[in-house]
Amino acid sequence: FQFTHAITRTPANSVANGIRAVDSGDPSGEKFREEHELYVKALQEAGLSVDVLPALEAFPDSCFVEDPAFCLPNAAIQLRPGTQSRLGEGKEIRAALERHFEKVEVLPGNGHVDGGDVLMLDDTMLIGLSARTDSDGADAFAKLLGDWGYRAAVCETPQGVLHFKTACSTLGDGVILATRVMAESGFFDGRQVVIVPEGEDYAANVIRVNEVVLVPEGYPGTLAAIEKAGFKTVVLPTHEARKVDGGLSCLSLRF
Ligand code: CIR
Repeated sequence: FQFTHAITRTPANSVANGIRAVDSGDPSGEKFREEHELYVKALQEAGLSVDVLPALEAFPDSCFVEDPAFCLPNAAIQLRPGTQSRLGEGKEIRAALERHFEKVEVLPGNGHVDGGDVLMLDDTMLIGLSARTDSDGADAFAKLLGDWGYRAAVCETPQGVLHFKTACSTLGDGVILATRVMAESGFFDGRQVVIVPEGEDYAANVIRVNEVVLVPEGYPGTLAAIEKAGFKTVVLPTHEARKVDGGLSCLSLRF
């Protein structure tokens, strides 16, 4: 969780057409950009040098840069997001990856993986099968990680959860934050899990960045639980991202 860099992308006005499971109104590009600026500032204050890529109007969901790529300390993987309107985002982010990494591999084969389905634990990468990540993609991804010396395991994202990481996060120091459903899934047995209080499932998606945990605004129970577990927090508004099922982790690649 020690990072020096992040890649982000400015939300486009077309984010108003972003994909969502339940419609609670369109996000506004303008308001989203204000929230995004605070997000970038928080990453910088945590010590990161942040690339802010230009908005891509042709890809409404492209500010969620976590999905078309995956970054390790010494290499990056260009992914194939598993929904038609986002498939081209992998190519769009490649140049930014190449600026930072000598080794940039394309996910082998024809399967699909969204980066939001990959959770990095201290010792293992968990790849969640979902409506976006299929078994061809997950197996190819796990094999590539294995070839590079990482432990990887493929598991099922619980029903009704968009991405594996929509419902859980690593807080660092061996501690996981998860919704109750995720905590009871068995994936984290033997590990310390902080469970988000009822009604606050959205807040299970947080990010640990160096010394702090970034937490979405409006979830006091989760904030208190994270602080009680001993972590320093920074609260950020994510009201626009939430309208299109996006959270804090989705908005950056950190390495
Ligand atoms: C989508 O459905 O793809 C976007 N509206 C939200 C992506 C959120 N990304 C993530 O959870 N990693």
